Amino acid sequence: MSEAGGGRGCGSSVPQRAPWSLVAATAAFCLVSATSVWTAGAAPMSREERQKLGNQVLEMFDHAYGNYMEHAYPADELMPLTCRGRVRGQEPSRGDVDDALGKFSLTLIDSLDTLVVLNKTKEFEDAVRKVLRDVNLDNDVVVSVFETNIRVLGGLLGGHSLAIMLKEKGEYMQWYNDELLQMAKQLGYKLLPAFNTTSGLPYPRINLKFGIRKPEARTGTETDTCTACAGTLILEFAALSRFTGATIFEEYARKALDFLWEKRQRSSNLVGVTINIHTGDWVRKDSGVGAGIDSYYEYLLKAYVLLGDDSFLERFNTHYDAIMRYISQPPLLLDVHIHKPMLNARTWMDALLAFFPGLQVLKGDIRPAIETHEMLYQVIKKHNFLPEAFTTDFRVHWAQHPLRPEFAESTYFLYKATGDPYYLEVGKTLIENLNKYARVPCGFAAMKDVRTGSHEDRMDSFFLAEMFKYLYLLFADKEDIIFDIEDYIFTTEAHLLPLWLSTTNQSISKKNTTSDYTELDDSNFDWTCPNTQILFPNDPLYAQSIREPLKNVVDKSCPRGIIRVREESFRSGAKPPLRARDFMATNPEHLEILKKMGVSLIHLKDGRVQLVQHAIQAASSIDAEDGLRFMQEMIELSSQQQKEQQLPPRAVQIVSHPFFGRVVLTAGPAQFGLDLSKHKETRGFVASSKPYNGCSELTNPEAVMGKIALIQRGQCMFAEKARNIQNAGAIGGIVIDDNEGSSSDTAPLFQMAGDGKDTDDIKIPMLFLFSKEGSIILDAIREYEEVEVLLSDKAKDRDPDMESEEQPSSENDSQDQSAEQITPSSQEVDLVDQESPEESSLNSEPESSSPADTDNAASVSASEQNSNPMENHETTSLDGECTDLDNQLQEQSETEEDSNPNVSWGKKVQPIDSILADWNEDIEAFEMMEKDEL
Ligand code: DMJ
Repeated sequence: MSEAGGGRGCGSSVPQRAPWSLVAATAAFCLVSATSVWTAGAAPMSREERQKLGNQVLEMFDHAYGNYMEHAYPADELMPLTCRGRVRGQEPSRGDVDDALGKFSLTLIDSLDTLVVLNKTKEFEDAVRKVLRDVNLDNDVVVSVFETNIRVLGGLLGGHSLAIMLKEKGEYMQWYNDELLQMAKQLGYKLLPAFNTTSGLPYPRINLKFGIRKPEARTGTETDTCTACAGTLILEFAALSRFTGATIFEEYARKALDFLWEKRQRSSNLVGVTINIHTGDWVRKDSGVGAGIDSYYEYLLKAYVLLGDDSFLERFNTHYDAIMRYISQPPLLLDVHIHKPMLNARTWMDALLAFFPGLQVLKGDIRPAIETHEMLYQVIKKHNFLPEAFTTDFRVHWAQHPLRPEFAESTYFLYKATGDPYYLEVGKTLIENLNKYARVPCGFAAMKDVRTGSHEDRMDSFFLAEMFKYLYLLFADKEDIIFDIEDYIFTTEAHLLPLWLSTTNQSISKKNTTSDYTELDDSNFDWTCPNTQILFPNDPLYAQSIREPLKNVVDKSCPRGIIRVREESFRSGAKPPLRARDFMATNPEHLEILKKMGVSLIHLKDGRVQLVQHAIQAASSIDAEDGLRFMQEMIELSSQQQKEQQLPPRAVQIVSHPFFGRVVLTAGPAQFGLDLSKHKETRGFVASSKPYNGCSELTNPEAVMGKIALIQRGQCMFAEKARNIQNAGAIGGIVIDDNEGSSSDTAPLFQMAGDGKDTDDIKIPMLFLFSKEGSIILDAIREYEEVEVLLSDKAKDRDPDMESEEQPSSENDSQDQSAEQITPSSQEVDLVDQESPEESSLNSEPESSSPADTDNAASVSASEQNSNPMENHETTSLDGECTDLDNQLQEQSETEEDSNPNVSWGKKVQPIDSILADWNEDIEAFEMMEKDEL
């Protein structure tokens, strides 16, 4: 960093300092100075209460860490429901998630510096000894380079950083001789072969023992990696280089970053989600700040803070500007296409983006940070946790929640920036929800489904590395921490690296960088680390005033209108003359409008109707555009309708001693029997039926009478089992999968269907459990004999009083039946491959068989039996308030058009081929969205 850099960033009032101290000082200024000016707003929290909450965090950490050490160590992770260690290869594979597990006691390493932050120095000393004694980094396991870097390399470096700090203080770690650093170096060298590509971008996976590409390595054939995977190495690798003097690590990480920077989409300055590591082509061209990209941006800014290298700040600011221009749609952050950044690529957001407000605080852009954080908090208040993905109208898109720390992280940084006690209350809610819904007797369990409150047998190491650190720091005063946290920077896994590294072995920093930055343009940095006196001009209610208009954004919003404004095809706010939700296949007027728009209706043999659009058959280009909008609406509505037709999962909650409702298992519903979503839950003790398959009259009716019968899957229809246990007097039934080892962690949940006959006679509730979840109940019976469970659609609040609750009555009901044996509950819209860029189609069949499906055609199937496909569809029937919003947005959009000659789509007609190109990109994005995994 040049001397001139001293005047940049937070102001020129800090001249003549060493670059690193300026960085540290400015970062600290941005983060802490506002706390002292706070005088009003949300009621302040007393020191006593903050201490109480801090102690609660300590107790929770002990529960998580203690159970890991007692029941799982030296395994990588704790399985908190079955109370054992997760050893890779011994459990059914969960796919990519398992690539974090390298048989290197992941949770212990990831927890090292948390122990010091939480003032558990003795335990830290003990943990370091265990790492040195037990951990082997040379296992024949294929691991993710990204995860190994942020969790293990980062964990070892964070541990080393605090070990030397403690040693210097003179009380603890006096025996320490850089052993963790030596391990980190060993691991660093193991990761280096991953960078052996022409681009310098690393392979996504590496075999710890055999490296890459050798046959025994079982990896090295991959072509793609995610942007975050390639762009989240610089902090750990540079720290390793600077700690050890071995420059190669920092050089490799810089080279990968340089390559990504060169490949950014030049007109939008955005990057895609995945990139080909050999050619550098973008494989996925959607761009957001969440999954797949998140920490790439984070590391650019933090690399500037840690290393004091202006080029990183310049890159970050260029990307940030693009993010704020295209992706930020306050309070939402929505993925867009890198080539067409005004076009949204998704209609949902993922939970990983919750880190972004925290990064915005570090950047100094507080307003949008407050807005997005508030929106996220409202989603959390609705579902207790942030679901892995949620739609722009705040419905759950992916219901899982693996106890991610990003929201706590942003809450901490916002509190540091604003001093607003509101954020302490937010933290308190997070603590309460964790204890109430995720705490189980043997640790904390991830949420399988935030809607039902069911658990997954999983406690990821990042929960200990990050969650407890941020929560503890949120409530801690300076004197509660045994070192100065402002001297360190948090990696993406919240590991601590000392800021003094910026002046150590600095000479390597400029080697091998392809970009040449001589002069910084200060005008880009108007919003970098602004003076908080300006941010909060004599107004302690600043943050509150930003949150206020968003107060009911989740409950009372119609954000679909917001999105529409962003979509190019809807820029003018124009709507098709016939809205998809109003369409009735039997209405001759509607058919006439369709015809004008070039949309024809084909009656399929199976009773459905198919809509096909031929733009060239439309009465005019305007009608053709209307037709495209109509078809687009129809696709969205059909997809939503299919999702809503699925029966959501149910919950089996173990309520007897010692579980007291703390263990909740995800269960599949039945298409017959008592519908638990409409009626009170059913509670009772469980008993195994004889015969266990329940396929004939029970021989032990006295044992199951008045109880919930356990039956094994197989050998007869589900409905037959239900009748047999009902006849024996059971009040409910749980079918347990006979497929040993099956689990809802690895297999999609399904609904138990009827037997094709009338099932109205079945009055009791029936639920399905995979074998692993079922064995949790069977094990409990073996251990405690009397096991009581609650069958419901959503777990009840758990507390020790559950013991004394009265057994609710089991009202009976019946439900429509289906002739199918098993119905997958995760049906998705099947999209047909586009054969040419001019053609797009949507059909509920795997392949389009329509003879009319030719060039320039788009088709969608809708059920004829329900000629208005969207009847009763809540999200598409806008109420008055929403219509107003739509109008407002339309007006706003029109005003924008008036003032901006480039945004005149509503007046000049967009060429039809460009509309079709947009349309195809939408379909592509839609397909991606359906396949996407975080
Ligand atoms: C952590 O491992 C890191 O924060 C990473 O950057 C992405 N998110 C997980 C936790 O959610």
